[in-house]
Amino acid sequence: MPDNVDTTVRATRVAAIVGPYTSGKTSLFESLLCVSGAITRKGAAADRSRLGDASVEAKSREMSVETVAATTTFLDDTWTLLDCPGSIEFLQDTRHALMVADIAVVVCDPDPARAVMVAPFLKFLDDHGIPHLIFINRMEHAKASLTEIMSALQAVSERPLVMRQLPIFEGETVTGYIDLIHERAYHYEEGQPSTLIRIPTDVEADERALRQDLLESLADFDDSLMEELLNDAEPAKNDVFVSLKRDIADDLVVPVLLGEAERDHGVNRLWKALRHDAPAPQVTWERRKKDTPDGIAQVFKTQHASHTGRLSWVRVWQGCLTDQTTIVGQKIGGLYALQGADVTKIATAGMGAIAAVGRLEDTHPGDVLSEAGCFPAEIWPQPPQRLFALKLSTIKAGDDVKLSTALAKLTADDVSLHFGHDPDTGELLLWGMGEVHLMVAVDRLRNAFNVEVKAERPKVPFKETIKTSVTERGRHKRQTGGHGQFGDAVLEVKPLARGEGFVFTDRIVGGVVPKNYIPAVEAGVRDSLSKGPLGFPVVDVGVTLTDGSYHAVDSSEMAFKTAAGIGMRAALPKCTPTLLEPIWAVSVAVPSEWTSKAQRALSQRRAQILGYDKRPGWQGWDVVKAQVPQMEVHDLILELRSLTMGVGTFEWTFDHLQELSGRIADKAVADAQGDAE
Ligand SMILES: Nc1nc2c(ncn2[C@@H]2O[C@H](COP(=O)(O)OP(=O)(O)O)[C@@H](O)[C@H]2O)c(=O)[nH]1
Ligand SMILES: [Mg+2]
Repeated sequence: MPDNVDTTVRATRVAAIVGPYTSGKTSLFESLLCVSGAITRKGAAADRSRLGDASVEAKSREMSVETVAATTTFLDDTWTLLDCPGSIEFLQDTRHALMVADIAVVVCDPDPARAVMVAPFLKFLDDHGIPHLIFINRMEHAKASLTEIMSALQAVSERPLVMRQLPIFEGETVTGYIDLIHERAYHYEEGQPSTLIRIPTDVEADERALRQDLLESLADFDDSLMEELLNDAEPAKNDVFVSLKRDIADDLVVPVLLGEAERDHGVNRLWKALRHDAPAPQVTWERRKKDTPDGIAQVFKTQHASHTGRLSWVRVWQGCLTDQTTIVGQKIGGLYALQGADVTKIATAGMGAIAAVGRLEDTHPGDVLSEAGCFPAEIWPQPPQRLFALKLSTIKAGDDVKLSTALAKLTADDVSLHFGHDPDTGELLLWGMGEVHLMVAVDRLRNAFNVEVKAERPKVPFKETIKTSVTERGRHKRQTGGHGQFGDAVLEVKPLARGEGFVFTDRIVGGVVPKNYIPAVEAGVRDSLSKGPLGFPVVDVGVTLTDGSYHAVDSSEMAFKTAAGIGMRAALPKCTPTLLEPIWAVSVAVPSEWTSKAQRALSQRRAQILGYDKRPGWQGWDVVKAQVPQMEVHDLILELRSLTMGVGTFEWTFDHLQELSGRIADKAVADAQGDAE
């Protein structure tokens, strides 16, 4: 693509605002909208009147739980800004938004200790080659020097960071900045654009040194710039801009800007950086289409809204989308513009625009819409493994069907949510990324679907086994008028090795139990294993039918099945029943400064720690491998996050069943018996 492509095509560009929770994304979103005139006055964070806090759930929890869009113009360019959730639990929406953005603005705090919170965002952006810049917010409240902040941020970025601006301090406060490419100094003015001032003499030397750093970083990817620097020539300003723009588009360098969103400081500068350096949608589409089917627009979010029905949020990649556009032989069911919580009907959405399309029932984030149909993207961020579950039950009788319908809709719109019945306990489980994630879903069930549910800790799917063998006769004989019932089976019950399950052997000789009754004996045995003497499914048991007898008239399949059950119920309690608890293989990933804390937390959860290693692809992170009782994994993610500023996580898989005795086992058995009564 030629460098000047966006000067000829005035298509809508999209900037996604991302970064950790409370870094100031929504404040920056409002400030960008206000400075560019889309809103006349900023809402207050305190009363949740900001455009970015559109949803009921966002308002009540004082955090963004889903992406909010708003469109504005800055110097004749149309922009749609996406205010994306920052909480780790809601990142799936953010990942989807980033996949369709031309550029991302990563907002962060001026605090080296919190730089690690930016790591998950930078990693995703670098993995997908998405152009981005960093905006250090609250610069006026920085507790560390810019050098310390930059080096902490660099430690979590695979790409080199380049400082675009140098702050000007008067005492403790930042009163303006120097632009390192223009080499101009600006003084912040309250409620007005900054004014041009002379570069203060005491920072001139710093300015020259940082500018040189910036040029050298760019020269690493630009031979002619390198040659100029080696010859001590002053590169032409335009060459520097062209170089910077190209490097950003290719995700080779990441410029760092500074400001204070609450006071609109640095926001005009950010707008200009976006205007000059954000790739045009045509450039983004060139990059995207390598792994995206051809089409008009790509879905990146779906949403159930009570007044409009289902909406599919799309970005227009080619041509334009109109309310007359045909998709799979059908006219689309309405086209809408999105502005905060407002959804307004429109006739067309041009190249690059973000719009919502009504009544497409079967779209998923990543799908590309074309006249021929709706096709999934080849590469699209898959939801991470679910980490936290709660058992749901309806409060009002008869709401069960309503609940499943609502959950189907909720989980279609949020692919990191999942629901289903646990095969072992039969409980209805809602799975997601964390407690807040699930509680927001519970709120939505109430607010959007009018279903009240109770959410509780799920049961652990304990099993039981036996440790000793016994032989027991099960005899069933009944004479009630007419012809009676008779079955008689001698069963040898013995423990099997862990994981062998259930093995039934027939060792009848001489037809003492006729062949046709033997499957009935096996069925009777199997039934008895569904709930053993401790109250749980019995596993790893071998049962051999060794002897028995029958009656020519009174014997039947039913009678032998009953006899087997009687035999098993007599046998199992004598075989030293033992509780088995499920153990998961867990890989905990944390920044290495917290590795030992994570190990300690695991040990306190009865884990067997197998060791730790570097986390592949993650600089400065470790992975601790451990075997952890499933019971202890339930709220592990909550503890990991609180230990690691929210970034720690884990992967899991079921590993094996392990004997459990003592106080915890006694309680599990007592609970199961309590439930049965
Ligand atoms: N002092 C100061 N406070 C800010 C600034 N930006 C945001 N805040 C405050 O920090 C809190 C979190 O900001 P918010 O924009 O909601 O963060 P988000 O979670 O990233 O969207 C709010 O109370 C804001 O008023 C800033 O530049 N300076
Ligand atoms: Mg926010």
